[in-house]
Amino acid sequence: MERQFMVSRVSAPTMRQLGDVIPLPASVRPDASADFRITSDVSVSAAPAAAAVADELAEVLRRSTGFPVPRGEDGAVRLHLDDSDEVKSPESYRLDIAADGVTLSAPTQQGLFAGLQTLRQLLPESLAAEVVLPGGRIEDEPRFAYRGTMLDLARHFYSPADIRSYIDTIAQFKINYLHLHLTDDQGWRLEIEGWPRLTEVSGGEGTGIDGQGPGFLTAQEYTDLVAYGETRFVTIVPEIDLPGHVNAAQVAYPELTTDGEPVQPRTDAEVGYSSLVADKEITYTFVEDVIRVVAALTPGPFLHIGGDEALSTTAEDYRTFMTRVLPMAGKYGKRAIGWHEMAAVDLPPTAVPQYWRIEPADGGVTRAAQAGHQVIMSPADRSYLDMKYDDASPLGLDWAGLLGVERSYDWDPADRLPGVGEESLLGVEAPLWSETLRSLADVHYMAFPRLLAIAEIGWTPRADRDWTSFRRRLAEYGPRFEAQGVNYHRSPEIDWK
Ligand code: TNX
Repeated sequence: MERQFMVSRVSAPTMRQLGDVIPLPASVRPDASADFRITSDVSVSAAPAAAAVADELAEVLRRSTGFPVPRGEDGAVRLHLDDSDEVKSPESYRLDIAADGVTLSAPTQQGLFAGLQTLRQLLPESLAAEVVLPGGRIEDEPRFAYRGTMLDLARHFYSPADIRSYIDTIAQFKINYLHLHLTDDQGWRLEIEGWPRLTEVSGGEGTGIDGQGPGFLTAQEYTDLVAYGETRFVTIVPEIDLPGHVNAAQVAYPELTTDGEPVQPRTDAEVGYSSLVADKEITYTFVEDVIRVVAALTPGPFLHIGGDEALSTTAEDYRTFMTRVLPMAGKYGKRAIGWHEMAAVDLPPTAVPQYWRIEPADGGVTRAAQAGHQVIMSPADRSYLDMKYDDASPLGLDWAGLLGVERSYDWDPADRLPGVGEESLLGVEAPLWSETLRSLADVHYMAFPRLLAIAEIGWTPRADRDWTSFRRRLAEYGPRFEAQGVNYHRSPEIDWK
């Protein structure tokens, strides 16, 4: 549908189709007779419990229309909290667009927030001459409860301001968990009460890859970030990587090494050379202190204990260590997540293995799923945002192969491992490791647009997913990313607007 307007001040108006949203909603019923033309007297009404989402919606409307958009009684845009239907997902919502106005209803504020993200995508991202919303009804809820991404703060530190900005961007695509990889061989990025040298030494100058740095989150900064995430319904999952990937901890506290001798700081990208010592008591004093402190700072349900690539820990020591450490998460009120290597041991019932392998071998995850464990799917060849897009990618690694946009979209987490189907999946996560990254702009370049593919895999009913449709819808996000200052990769796979 082409329309001509003679306006130079602002972008030419184009009305979007009701389903032109990422992730694609579960049910979209357009009604061409019910388009809503937004006029200068538009206001937003909402019950007090929905005030935060209502304020944000008013701001989004102001940005695209330039109208004052006050809050008022009986506005043309209405928010309803309706918790009468208890079977609905807390993230579900219904969006009705009719000729006389818009109604967004949901059982929770979280659902209203999800609906707001949909509505925002149906509006122009910046000031437009005339704004018309496409008529009809969207009824929506997520396929999986966990739709995550991970940021590696250990190899390169990102400031709280960068992380907040990243939360704002990912929340638009209904990503609801941000996993922070806080510790590794190079650096330790979260202040731990009682163990000050972790951050004084290993959060200091020169502790990033190739000697970048410094950086760490104070306990207060972390708390503030968690609270910020809550306002965007993004839950922080902190990771303390154990028993491997611990050189930074051992640099700070040599008593954590086998012989108690100091070790050298490392800022190269090797993995698998460091390990906590399974038969030293100080190991468990340290780990329990850290888990207790991190659990106390984290209101969310999960604590990630790492467990990956412990290549210099014997299988027996790994088992001894994990068997003792995994229950500590539960002791301090958290569900443990761990990279799938941890599935080699008998897990506490609520523990969640996160599968990252590229080969079909399952690392014990099938057995864990059959024992009733929920699993997070993050296969590196499909979901690792640190893989290069193609041979020309200036950033990224390629050990799991090249990962173009179609390849990151065209797979399904329920097909990945036999015996780990839909009902075994807590959800999907796209990790982003930082070895080759130096800034938030680099993070954007790797995450966008591929994170949108993972977001759609996590949210949209499987049967409704389709690459041709996704590719067409994604093309619209070029100008939207530009308007938001998001440094996305203009992949040649997409006919970007
Ligand atoms: C493997 S996969 C790692 C990380 C690296 C990453 C680089 C996994 C759980 N661990 O230590 O940063 O590869 O892609």
